[in-house]
Amino acid sequence: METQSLEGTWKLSGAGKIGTAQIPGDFHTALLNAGLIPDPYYAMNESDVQWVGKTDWTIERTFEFHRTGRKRTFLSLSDADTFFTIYINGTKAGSGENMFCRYHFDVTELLTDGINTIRIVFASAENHAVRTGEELPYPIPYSIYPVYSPHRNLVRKVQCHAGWDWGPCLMVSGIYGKIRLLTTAYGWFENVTVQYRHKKGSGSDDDIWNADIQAEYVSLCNENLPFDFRIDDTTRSLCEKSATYGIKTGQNTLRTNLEVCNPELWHSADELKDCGLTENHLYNLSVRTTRNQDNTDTADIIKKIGFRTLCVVTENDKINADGKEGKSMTFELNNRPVFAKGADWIPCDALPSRQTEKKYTQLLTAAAGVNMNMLRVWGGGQYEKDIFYDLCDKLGIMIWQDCMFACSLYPSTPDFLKNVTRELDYQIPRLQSHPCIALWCGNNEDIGAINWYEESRKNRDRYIIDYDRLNSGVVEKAVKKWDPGRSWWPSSPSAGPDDYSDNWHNDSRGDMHFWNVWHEKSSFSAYLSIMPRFVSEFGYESFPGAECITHYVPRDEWNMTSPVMEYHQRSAEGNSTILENFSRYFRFPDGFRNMIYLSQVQQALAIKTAVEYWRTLRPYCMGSIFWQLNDVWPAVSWSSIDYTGKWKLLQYAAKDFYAPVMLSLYSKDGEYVATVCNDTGHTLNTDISIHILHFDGTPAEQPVTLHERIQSDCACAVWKEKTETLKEKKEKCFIYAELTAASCDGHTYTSENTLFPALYKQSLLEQPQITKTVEAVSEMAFAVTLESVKPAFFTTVDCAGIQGNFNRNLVTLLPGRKKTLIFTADNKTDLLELKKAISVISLRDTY
Ligand code: BMA
Repeated sequence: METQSLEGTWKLSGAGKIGTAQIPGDFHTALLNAGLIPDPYYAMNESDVQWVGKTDWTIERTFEFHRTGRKRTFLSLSDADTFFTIYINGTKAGSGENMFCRYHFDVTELLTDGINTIRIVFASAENHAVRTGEELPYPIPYSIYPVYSPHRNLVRKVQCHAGWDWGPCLMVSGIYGKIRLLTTAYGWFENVTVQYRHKKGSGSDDDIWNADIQAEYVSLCNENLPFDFRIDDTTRSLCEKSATYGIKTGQNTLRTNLEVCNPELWHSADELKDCGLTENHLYNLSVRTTRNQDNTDTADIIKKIGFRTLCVVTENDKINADGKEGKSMTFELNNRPVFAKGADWIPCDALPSRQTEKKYTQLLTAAAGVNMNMLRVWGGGQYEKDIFYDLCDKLGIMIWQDCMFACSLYPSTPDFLKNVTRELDYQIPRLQSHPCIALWCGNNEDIGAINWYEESRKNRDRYIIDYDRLNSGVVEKAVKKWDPGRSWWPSSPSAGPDDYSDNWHNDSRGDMHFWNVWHEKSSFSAYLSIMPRFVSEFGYESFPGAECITHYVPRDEWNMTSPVMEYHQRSAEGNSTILENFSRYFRFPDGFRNMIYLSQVQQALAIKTAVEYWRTLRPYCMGSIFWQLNDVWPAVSWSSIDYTGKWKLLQYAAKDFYAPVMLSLYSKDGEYVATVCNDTGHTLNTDISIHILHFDGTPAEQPVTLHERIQSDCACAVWKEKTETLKEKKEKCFIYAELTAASCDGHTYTSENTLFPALYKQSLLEQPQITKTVEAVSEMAFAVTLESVKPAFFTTVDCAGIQGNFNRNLVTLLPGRKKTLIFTADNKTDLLELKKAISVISLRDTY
């Protein structure tokens, strides 16, 4: 197989404008680079560039091509967004209407020897959706956001391109994947999938893995062809097999089985850390044709694989206090139940050209770095790029993979279903071999959406049939066809397979999305009012860091209610919810920067409150995935990392509340409770101390010290105290708890926590008087040591203008106890420069 890339610079034209576009890439970025549109992320420019999505765009280039013998040439492209028609030397070569498909067009007869021209016309997906919407026999409703493109649910394109409650409406188009010519006389591999059967060897301790391999090979001829199948890890081959297959013209399915003995197992990020490892051991699975007489035309396919069993276990139970029958939801990795800890993932940029390897690496390393072991690829975004799954395989981040349908009803016409089938027949086998994928889920919130619209409430049967035709009839079927060994979950949230109940507000079965605190403005204590099994979404917004705000807000608009600040807030009443909760919990902050800080404290506190309580419910509750890890543009949102890559305080808080051993501290039903949550596989000997302290740091009561033995994989309450027995007035003291733990095989853990008996605004905090010293540890790492005269809460350090992150950065300071935070800059940084940039803030500084 010979490949010729057509990537690079193409001529771009549309709406009377002519420029160039880099392919792979999107046309908004091309126009921006050519100075033909303003930066859509700045101020309110997004509204000025809406015409781009309503325009048909054409790209064109020439290339040299030389015919070789009787071979055939195919034009292959993926991630072509969305409606395109290709012309080679003026003749139509093919067309597509789904950006999630990969296409191969036979262009042999259209190519000439020498210089050729290729032209691709992209018809506006927005116009197409509007036209389709006008022809619908009955309405198919979809959720609408402040800036949006209509009928997004009728086109197979990233749904959030059409705007969302955290993102702009940029109906991008372009080609984001590979575009190339493939020339062969024989054929190529479409994909290869692998299913494992794991058993213990008879009479020995050996771990035997049977890998059932299925390769799809497209052939141009009928022939008997030998194939080599092999699993190796670059240093040694674990298993190889050769076999000859009778191949027919067209698509052929080749099946074989390889047996592997004692491979290193694939682990989740937390297990890796516990073993002192940073990366998983992956193996290569390769299949190649061995055409001895003509070695120049071999075809092959190679995938990285990992050995593990991973599935979701659901069991009916009746644990619920109110007698409701419950259904558990527990991921089991290598037969061990795992508490899933993570966040929801949305595309890493609204402009596909900016979805760079660097960004994926930074975000995924940040996820694993704060003890996350799972991310949910949300259904309104995209089946992610290969690099995303490659990194998750390596880092041990388990993936909850939604299929790309969200917050809408969808058509079930034969054409639409055929289009979706085609997309899944490409996407599922593409991703199937990744060990990180834990579960396939049908969609995001589409069962719930049946209740959102008047039309579907009135005509429920019609829309349920549509839903079922798509979700069970097509999506589930495709998952079972290509990946029968993996868990299937019909929708998020849902009560699991074969359960069609509306799980919208059900905390006893399957997964739930818990939005009462944000969307319904309940107090943070509402997180403690439910007993969930698995929460796959819950979120709380904050403002991004000041540097990020500089990216989109002109200086004279640095005010919470300025038009630009409000424009980059897409959640209805979002800013007023943040401000209202300042007054609910805190003393109102002075000035803009304190508001940014306090909004991030508030967000961290909300999510911490939820996770720390839900982890105590283990094994009843087995997962917490907060909404959302990242941003697509600079905005106010639920993200824990802002658009510039800077960690918000929530990201730092996550490192503590997702720590494998965590001492939770909460107040509920008139009691203070301390619980040790141990997600490790070790039994721990713990030393715990609980202090009730005055705000000047002196003890208000004798500390309690405990020595508890805590079993592996469990949560265990170790201390309870009636709130009324507190000797000091609530507003005059706080509870500080700390834990050190050791396993008999030498693993050690620490955790600490702080709880306020009174509301923060009522508590009589003293001025902490924090001092800092900064020392260089290396050219890029710096130790910032903090000390305070009086207790300081939610203390954090900022290095304005210097990109990088801390190992921890949201701490309680107690008098006489220094804390050192390590800052690692992204680039070499001078100590003096860093010292100038550093500032420290704690809660008492905001008023
Ligand atoms: C959810 C998600 C998203 C949305 C988020 C915040 O339920 O599925 O659609 O962005 O809430 O409102």
